[in-house]
Parts: sequence; structure tokens; C-alpha cells
Amino acid sequence: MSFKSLFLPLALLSTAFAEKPNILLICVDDLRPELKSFGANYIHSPAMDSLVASGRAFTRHYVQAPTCGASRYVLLTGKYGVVQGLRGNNALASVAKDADKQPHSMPRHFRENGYRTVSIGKVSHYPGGLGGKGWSDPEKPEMPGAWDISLMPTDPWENPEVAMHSYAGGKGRERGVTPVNEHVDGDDLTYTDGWITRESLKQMEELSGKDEPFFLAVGLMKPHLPFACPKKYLDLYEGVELPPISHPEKPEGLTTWHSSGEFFGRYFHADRDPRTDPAYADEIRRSYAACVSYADAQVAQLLERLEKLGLEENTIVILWGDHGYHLGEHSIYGKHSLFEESLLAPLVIRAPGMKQSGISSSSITETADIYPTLCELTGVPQPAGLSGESLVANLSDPAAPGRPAISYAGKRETIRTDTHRLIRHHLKDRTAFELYDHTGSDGEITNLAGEKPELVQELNALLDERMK
Ligand SMILES: [Ca+2]
Repeated sequence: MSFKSLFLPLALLSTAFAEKPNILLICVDDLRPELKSFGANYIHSPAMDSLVASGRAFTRHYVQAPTCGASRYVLLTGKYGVVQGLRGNNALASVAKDADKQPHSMPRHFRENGYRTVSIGKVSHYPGGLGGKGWSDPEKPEMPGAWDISLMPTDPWENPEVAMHSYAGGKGRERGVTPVNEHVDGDDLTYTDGWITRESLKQMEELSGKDEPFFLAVGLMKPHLPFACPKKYLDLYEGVELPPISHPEKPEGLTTWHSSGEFFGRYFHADRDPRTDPAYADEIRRSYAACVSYADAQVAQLLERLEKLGLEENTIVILWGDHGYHLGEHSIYGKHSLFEESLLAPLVIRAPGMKQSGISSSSITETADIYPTLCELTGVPQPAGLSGESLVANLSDPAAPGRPAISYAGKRETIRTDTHRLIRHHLKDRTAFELYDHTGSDGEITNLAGEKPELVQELNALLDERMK
């Protein structure tokens, strides 16, 4: 008997809970693996660390796209964005225009299979799941039919669009005018994630009283820009020395380096630049860390309430970062590259009855794997045509193998194997490659494509095959 078949009955049928397990999906915006349990020792992240200790952390989970909307498209449809229109922030909205042609979203599929589905905060690209003016037009759902309830609490902000890049006191972002970070002294409701958590706890209470299983998706906004959170979380890092920034040099030659437009162009920096000003770099990194701790405090409340309501034993919990983030590595502040820093994000899964909990897996996994995993864990039929593969075997055995991960940004595509990363550029007159060897300490500094044409050819063919 395989691990998989041993595992399933435990996951599905502990005798006290013959019903399908609930799902709590926690999406954290722009969270790179900057958690103590993922090796960032200076970070204060006790709640997410506790989930790692009781579940399975995937330390090499790669997103398909280093930008919010396109990455969430893959999470919520289980499909790669094979065409350009599915590689930007409007990926979900673009397919929603034609509901008959779009793939059924994961929450809609679970809803049609007996789940009550609720979304709070930023789960799809627009917090609350609506497009249009102020991201609040009920006629423009990003995922038609997905949710029984989809909410973005906006008090004291005007609407979800303002709340997305918000400051204390109901203020919104003004391009190039409002600061890149802010830490007002106040409680968690000083910023949006406190409101998202408060509503999520209320929804969880209500769901616990229903007969049907629930799929509750909670989308926290931090540590997305602006790096704004209550001062008490910044205070956690007072006197803490941050580790040096690894490989801070700007890469040479053809790469996916960019000028950090979101970071520099949309916020006020008082003519300071962390790429040349170490004290400012330190301040920025502390603000990011503070926002991670603020998000962690929200996760703590969600996990505590789950336990208090007696739901812990029959709820699958997923913690997912939608992509990574450069904090100075390769001289970038932001995402959008195809370097490891943009593509590596935390994934933690805790399933009822799982074996060897608390042991991390370094097998390569992808965001696209989450949908088929949830189908297998719950017994909900898996729809045809999903791009990923179930991780249930990896939940039974942390040493179970993964498979190479593919990602893309615009017309650039990449594949990451256990040992190498190949990045493919479609230029006007030719195709060009970056090849990086991850077996040593060089990481993604030296492009070896010219030295290893056979390996380039092999990985290029594999990338083609996977992108079909
Ligand atoms: Ca994001």
C-alpha cells in the first residue's frame, strides 16, 4: 500500500468527522520566505512558525508569476497563464468577461461540490473580488459564481481601491507623494489587515454553525507596499541587527533586472535611495519585517479562533505567499523579476491526520499544485486540465519528490530544476538564455548559458513541454 492510500482515509475520515474537511486558505501579499521557520532568524513570526511546526512547509515553493493578479490567477484556476493576457494583474478579470469560456475557479468548483465559500480581503487581485470603479462594482465580479460571500471591509477607507494601498486615518496612496513606509502608534485596526481579520473571525464563527463544510479564504495585504503597520510591530526590531543583503550588485548582461518602478515611482522617498544609502536600506528592510510581523499577528488570531471553535481537527489550513520580493538583492526593490527572490514564496499546508508534521519539504513545488492537492484531500473531483500535481504524497512524506517549476513574466519564461534555473528571453531577432547553477554558492550571479549549450537545449525543451 502506498503512502498516498494510507494517508487519505486519515485525512478524510477520522470517525468523529465523517464530513468533508473545511479549508482555511490564508493568502499573504508579497510575502517572501522572510519567516523565522524559513531561516530568517531575526524575524518575529510565531504564528506562521507554529503552523510550520504542525504542518508541512515547502521551502522551495515557486509561484508561476511574480505579480499579484497573475499569480492569484494560477492559485484560483489551477492553470498556467499560457497566453500574455493571463500574465498580468487583470488575468482573472479578463476571463471573467466570458464566463462560459473561463475555467471554473477553484472556489466555484468547491461551491458546486457542497462547500460554503467565503472570501475576505485580497484573495483574487481586487480586494473583495469586484472590479470597476473603486473596485466595488457588483456587476463586475472577478470570479463569477465563486463565493457565497465576498467582502472587503473598507472602514475607514473610501473603497477597496483606496484600502489596497492605504495609510492610517482613512488615507490612500498619492502617487509619488505618500511615504513608502508608515508606523503610527495604534492597535491592529489602524491599518487594513486588522479589519480583514476582524471580519474573517466573524465569518468563521458563522461558518462553524453551518451544516456544510466551508472554504474560507482570507487575504492579508501586508507586507505589500506601502510598508505601513502599527508601530508596535516595528518596535519588535529595535536594536536587532539585520543580516547583510546578499548579492546586492546590479547584474550585468541580459537579465530580468528592472529599475524597481513600483517602489520608486509610486511613493515618496525624499531623494533617498536604498541602493546607495545603507541606512535607508536598513530602514526599508525593518519596515518590511514589521509588516510581516503585523500579518503574522493576524494569522495568530485566525489559528486561535479555529482552535477555540473546535474546527482545528477537521480543517485543512494553507498559508500561501503570492510571490517573493527583492529587498536589495540584485539591486532590486520589488518583485517582477525572474530571479529566485521574486519567485520563491512560503507555502505551508496542514492537513488533518498528516504524518511527519513539522518536517519541512525541500522538494520543488508550484502554486498550481494547490488546487489538485485540495481536491485529493477533500475528495472533491479534480477537474480536467489543471496544470499542477497533487502534493498529497509530499504531505505524507516530506522526502517525496517534486518536479521542476515553471514561471513567467511577460514574454520571459523560466524553469527551475533541483540544480539549475534557465530563463528564456524572446527577443526580436533571436531567443536568448540565462542559465544559473544552484549546486554551488554562486546562485544567480554567473550566466553559464554560453558554456553549457546542451543543458540549455535540454531545459528549453522541458520548458516548452510544460508550457503546452
Ligand atoms: Ca502580491
